[in-house]
Amino acid sequence: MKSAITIALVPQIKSGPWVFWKNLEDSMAKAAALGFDAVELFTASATAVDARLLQQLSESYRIRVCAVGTGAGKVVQGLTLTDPDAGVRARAIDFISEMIGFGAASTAPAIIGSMQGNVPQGTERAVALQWLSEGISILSDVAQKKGVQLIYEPLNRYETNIFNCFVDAVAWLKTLDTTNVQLLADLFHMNIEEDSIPGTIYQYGSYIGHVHFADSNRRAIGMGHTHMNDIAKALQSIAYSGYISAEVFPWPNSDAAARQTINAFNTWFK
Ligand code: LER
Ligand code: MN
Repeated sequence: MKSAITIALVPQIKSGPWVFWKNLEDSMAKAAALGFDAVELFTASATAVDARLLQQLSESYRIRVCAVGTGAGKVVQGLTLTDPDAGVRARAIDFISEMIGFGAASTAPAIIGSMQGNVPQGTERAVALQWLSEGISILSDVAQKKGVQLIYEPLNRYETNIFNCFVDAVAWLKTLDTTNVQLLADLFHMNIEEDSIPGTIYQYGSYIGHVHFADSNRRAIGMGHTHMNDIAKALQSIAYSGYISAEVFPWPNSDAAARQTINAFNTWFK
């Protein structure tokens, strides 16, 4: 398993659960100095950060880019894959396609979290799920052509009414004709929604392509009441070999959250 930490460069989401917020290079340097294997990036668009500059920084600080978030498409531009307006859905697909290309330049997959949207009021659930399936099918093809996976993230009930639990996300995934979509196990969302976090990891381990490492209160692991012992055992037992990425609040500040995270990672996974 490999450690990662989040960097957000989108001022509009300043209150969100991302560890570093300021300068990209400083954040990558700090993450590398602490011993993280990778950073997960959240940018306003596919051109907000120059993809070549990112590769250069990645090489000079010897730290990888493990994933790119696409949520700015919703937060900044109001786009989702389940918007009732077909034009908005098409723009959401374009936005995510570009983000897939941006990530792929660093061999990093894109994550679809809040861009999945919601079943809109007045729209039948089956219709919204069809829009989602169409969008994800197109995007998984885009990702496949770029040689990367696509990561879909079940979110808690306060953020989406689409899929909150792995059982439902996996059942839907099986209806798609794709082989390169994996699920994101965000421990914060799972703590709200799953009967058992370790149980879900054992049951659906083969679908997990990325992990968001966050405690029950969305602070760094060890700062809330999540029981890591059984979760770490479950991830080890399914031989999870991907990234364990801290998507947490910068509490009490970014540096302390980063230090707490790498200590927790070394405690549970080394
Ligand atoms: C995205 O990874 C996520 O977990 C969302 O809850 C962010 O708000
Ligand atoms: Mn997450």
